[in-house]
Amino acid sequence: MITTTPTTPFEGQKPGTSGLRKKVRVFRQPGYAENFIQSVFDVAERPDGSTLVIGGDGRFHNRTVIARAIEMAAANGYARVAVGQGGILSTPAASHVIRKYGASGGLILSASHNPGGPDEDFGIKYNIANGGPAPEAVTGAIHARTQTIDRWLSFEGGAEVDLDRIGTAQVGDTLVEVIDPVADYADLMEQLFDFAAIRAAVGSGRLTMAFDAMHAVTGPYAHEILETRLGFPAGTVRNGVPLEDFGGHHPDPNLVHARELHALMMSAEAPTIGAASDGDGDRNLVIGKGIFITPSDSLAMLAAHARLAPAYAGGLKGIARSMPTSTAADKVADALGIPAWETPTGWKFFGTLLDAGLATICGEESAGTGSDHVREKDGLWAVLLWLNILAVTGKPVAQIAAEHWARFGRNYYARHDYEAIDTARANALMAALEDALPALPGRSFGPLAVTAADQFAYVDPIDGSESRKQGVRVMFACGSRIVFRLSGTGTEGATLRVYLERYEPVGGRLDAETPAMLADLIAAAEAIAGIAAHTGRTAPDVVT
Ligand code: VG1
Ligand code: CO
Repeated sequence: MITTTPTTPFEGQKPGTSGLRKKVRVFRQPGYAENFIQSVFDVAERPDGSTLVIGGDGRFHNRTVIARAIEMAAANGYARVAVGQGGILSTPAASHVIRKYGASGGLILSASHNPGGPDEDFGIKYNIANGGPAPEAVTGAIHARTQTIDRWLSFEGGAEVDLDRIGTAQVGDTLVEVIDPVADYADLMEQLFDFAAIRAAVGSGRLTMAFDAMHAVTGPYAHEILETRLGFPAGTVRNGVPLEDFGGHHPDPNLVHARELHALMMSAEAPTIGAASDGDGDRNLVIGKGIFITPSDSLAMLAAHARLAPAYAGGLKGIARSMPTSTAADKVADALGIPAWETPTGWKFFGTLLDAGLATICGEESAGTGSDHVREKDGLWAVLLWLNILAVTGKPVAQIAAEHWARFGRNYYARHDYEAIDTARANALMAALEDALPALPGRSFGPLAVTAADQFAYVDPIDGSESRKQGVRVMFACGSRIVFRLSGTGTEGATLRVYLERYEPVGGRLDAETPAMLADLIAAAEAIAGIAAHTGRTAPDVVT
């Protein structure tokens, strides 16, 4: 029976960079998740007979919301719901399942790299029929709907679906299918990459690896793909059992939160490659023996070698990167004679380029890389492309990097995050920065002369949609750049991100230490934005 529950709007249900993210205690308020999900169903394009995909990263509160989402989908007239066994689907796997099943969309329950548990974070994201995150027009409509919503619909019985058993169940007129969360995705990876070459390199002992799943969603995917299908020995996948609280850690694959992996990779016992993935499996960290590869460099190096993988043997159509991502990938695009696209932060901006066949590979400085095989960034995909390249070339990661920089020059790069700052102070900093922009060109900070300064605005080349205020950019005569923006994924106060980039051309200092190379830029960032004065912080919380 369909039940109509009256409700009133909650403030602040505005999706950020990647869905609605709040503390679990916020999501636990009666009607909170229901209001948001009903708003999605009220505005989403979903013709009669539509399928909805549901899956999450296994964090605390996942199952509760999934049970309710199934009841609500049934009451809202979906013909079919496909849900990952145990409520699990990594974000890239969900994207693939949406596409493969011809679904009209999907709900992904995750707060990605944010910590999980009763006192930590939860999130809901809606993806559209192309498998990608809803674009701003859709998230805007969802938000508008959350402000007027007055009822939500549910069909009693969703909670009786056994999420742990693969099979089908009927909830009202809706067929609920509990599907294997790994199989479809693993099969797709096997089509894209040269598994035979990787298996041979692994079997001969030439290619070794350590993969840290961070007790997050990629554990089962990595076990199946890396150990079972590619033959890496048992134990290659560490922290491979998904936990509701990720073992108390941040499932954020960076040098701070994947410290142990980094220490291993810098030691004498290091395998050929070390990798990690985040809460929902869409990010990747890649560390070669003795060398960390920045995500921006990884994007460029993967693009430069992509032809070695069967799926990309015919070449790339274009490379897209988010604005704060270093310009290393642009140089590869240039050399390949293909377009380089620059979009605002967030994977949703790559969707139209991928759908139109204008880009094949995309990436963000925040450890996201992916291709047109799905419409999300894809952590294991990036790791597999690296493995494919290492297996076919037989070169160590350090050599691939050295050769890349010798050919294209090197973009020294770092991101400084100031977390949980008072929101009013963060907004004041950005407002002051914006006011200062017109007067910046012509000024110098130490050896750095400003040539241009603006707020990044983007017009989507396919659908013409405009996105303003996507980050403040300060450009210098030497080609260096600083970008300032506020995070759209945090759940506590505001997070200021400062992105620092310095280019060294071919023949320049290509093997220096990053902090030394960026010291002038770090000082300039402080002088330009007054970070200490505004926030009271004298050093970033996280440097990646
Ligand atoms: C961050 C990253 C951005 C990424 C987004 C979602 O956003 O900077 O590049 O797309 O997280 O990633 P923000 O607004 O906090 O800077 V995930 O893996 O958390 O879904
Ligand atoms: Co993620």
